[in-house]
Amino acid sequence: MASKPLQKLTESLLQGNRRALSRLLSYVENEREGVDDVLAALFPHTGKAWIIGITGAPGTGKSSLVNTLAKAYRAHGTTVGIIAVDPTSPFSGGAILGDRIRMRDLSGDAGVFIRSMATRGSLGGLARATRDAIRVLDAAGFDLVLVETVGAGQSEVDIVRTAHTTVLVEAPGLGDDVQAIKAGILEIADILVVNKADRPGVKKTVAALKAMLELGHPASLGQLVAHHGRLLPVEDKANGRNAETPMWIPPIVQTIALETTGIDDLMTVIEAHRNHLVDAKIFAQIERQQIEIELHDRLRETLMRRFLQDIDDAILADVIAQIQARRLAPQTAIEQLLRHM
Ligand SMILES: Nc1nc2c(ncn2[C@@H]2O[C@H](COP(=O)(O)OP(=O)(O)OP(=O)(O)O)[C@@H](O)[C@H]2O)c(=O)[nH]1
Ligand SMILES: [Mg+2]
Repeated sequence: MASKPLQKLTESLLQGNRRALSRLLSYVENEREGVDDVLAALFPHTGKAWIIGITGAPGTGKSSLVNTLAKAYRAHGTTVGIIAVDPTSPFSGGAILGDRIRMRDLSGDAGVFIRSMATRGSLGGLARATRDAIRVLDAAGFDLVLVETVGAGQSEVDIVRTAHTTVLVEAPGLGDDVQAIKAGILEIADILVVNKADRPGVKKTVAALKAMLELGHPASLGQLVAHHGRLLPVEDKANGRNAETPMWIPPIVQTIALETTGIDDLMTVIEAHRNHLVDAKIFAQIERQQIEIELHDRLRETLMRRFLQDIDDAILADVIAQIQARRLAPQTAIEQLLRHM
């Protein structure tokens, strides 16, 4: 059970207190003692927010897009929580300050809350902190949670996996290759945005994305049949899909985030994706998968921590020395080490 002050904080947060929200997010980020109890107490109040991941290469305009999108949602009365994940990469050194300036016009509105999260220690730690921060915003009652991450590697892919709708942001003129392909992020994108549509080379970027999509979804584009105006894939039992499961082909939306061009289109496809997941009953399946991944992550982390706490440092050092001397194989060493637990 959480301590008295933490319990108070939990209650304040559920009542919509902004300072409580801010403090709790700091506790999550700093892994403050007792915060797990708070998160457990909040958990029954979560599961209501729609979580949108906004990812893409540095400088494509993610923060600008989040800012413009948030304003558009606010105009509809939708409340928005924003988490900007800053992996403190050399690219995004100035990002937090930049984000603050760019997002300043959102401040003063109680229906928006913005928070930057930085890496503390391990990348796995950042993924966990982000997941927990999303839950806190969800429990605080925000309708939408927007999570901005730089799409640069596995840790970002992990973070994106906690979203319901993943938006991949590209921009023309970042070199001929579409940026996100390297990181394998295209496979998990639900919506593709080509931002900076005011810049030359937009058509080329859109064409490159289309080509990549066709490579990634050969069956989908080749074997779709129209059914009540909806595209359905031909039966594909091997993949557990049947003709009744409608398929989602990531749409490509062009935006100019500094204006509002394309923002309505983006909101429309986000809504369409949400309806698709819910109508096709895919949402429950995805949520189940996400919970499974989360449990595995937490289990791995907890078991590892416990193990390192329990094991005598001297034993570990000895095993390492034996492996280096080729007297012990790493495989055998694991068996030996586990016996110490
Ligand atoms: N011309 C043009 N510039 C844009 C557009 N959107 C963003 N920018 C500019 O592009 C630069 C980068 O924008 P950000 O929103 O910071 O991009 P980001 O993807 O969040 O960047 P990182 O967080 O550092 O990865 C800024 O100078 C923006 O003003 C757009 O639609 N058109
Ligand atoms: Mg940014």
